[in-house]
Amino acid sequence: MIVVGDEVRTAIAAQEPVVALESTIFSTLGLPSPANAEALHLCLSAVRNAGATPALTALVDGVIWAGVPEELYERVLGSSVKLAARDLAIATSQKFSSGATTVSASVAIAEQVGIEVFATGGIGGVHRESEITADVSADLNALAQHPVMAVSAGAKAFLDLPRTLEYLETQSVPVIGWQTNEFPAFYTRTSGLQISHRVEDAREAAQLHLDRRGLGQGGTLLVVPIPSEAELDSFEIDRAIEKSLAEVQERGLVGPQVTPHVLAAVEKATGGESVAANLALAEHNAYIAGQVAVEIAAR
Ligand code: PSU
Ligand code: MN
Repeated sequence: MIVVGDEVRTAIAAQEPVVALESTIFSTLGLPSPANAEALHLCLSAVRNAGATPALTALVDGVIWAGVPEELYERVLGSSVKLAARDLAIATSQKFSSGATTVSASVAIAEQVGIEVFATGGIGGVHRESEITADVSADLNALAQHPVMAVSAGAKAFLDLPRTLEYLETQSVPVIGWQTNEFPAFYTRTSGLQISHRVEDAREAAQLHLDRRGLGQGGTLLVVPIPSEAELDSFEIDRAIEKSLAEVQERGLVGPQVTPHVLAAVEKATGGESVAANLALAEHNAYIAGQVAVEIAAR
């Protein structure tokens, strides 16, 4: 069962702008404490500053929330259980104590309760060496399936970005640059990979979303480069990523363990710089998502 928080329910009923947020990024799996709590508050405020209502998704005591109430934030921040879309019914039927939602779970919840815009840091994607591991994030199919506009700083840089773009094309998910012609690489603004379509503002993004909805089609990925002042050095970040991926292999980590481990290892290798970058891009995405939600609600 999904419980919609009071404020979010009122906003949806009044057709006011709402932005869904995932919670893995705010859990122990996404960012180290206390940066996780800081990120949560920055993202919630950013959505509000844009004029929309934030709807944090997560599971607490067997209940899925769209709009977790403030008194339960600690439970989300402390969760170490990752819930992708396929895990939601397991977590409710078996009454998990807590669970952090990934992008796939979050957009599934968003559609179910009538939220059309979603913000995250970076989506999951096709992992490097996926030809061996077959590791492709469920996020990509979920974006195709649920008619939600997802705002992200591209896909995480340790993924295979060209294959991620190919997969999104196969799944019919439009990838739209926010004032850019390039697919951003999460910690850096550029990847060298061209994307064919861009929008200049929230109004254009909203129109695109509404037109897709009118065609009965699925979600759209709006990719927003990390703000310049927070961008990391691409050479350094590449080195940190190489090192972290080697560690993942050595330890034989697979499946959902991979992403949290790489995020933590990159943090160590960059002396915490990656965390500051992650915070900045997540907050920025939440703000842009808020603007898009406002434009959609205005139609
Ligand atoms: N973006 C971040 N931090 C994160 C994630 C994304 O800045 O922790 C999470 C998201 O919840 C995303 C998940 O859905 O990682 C992808 O995991 P996987 O690669 O196992 O599908
Ligand atoms: Mn995976």
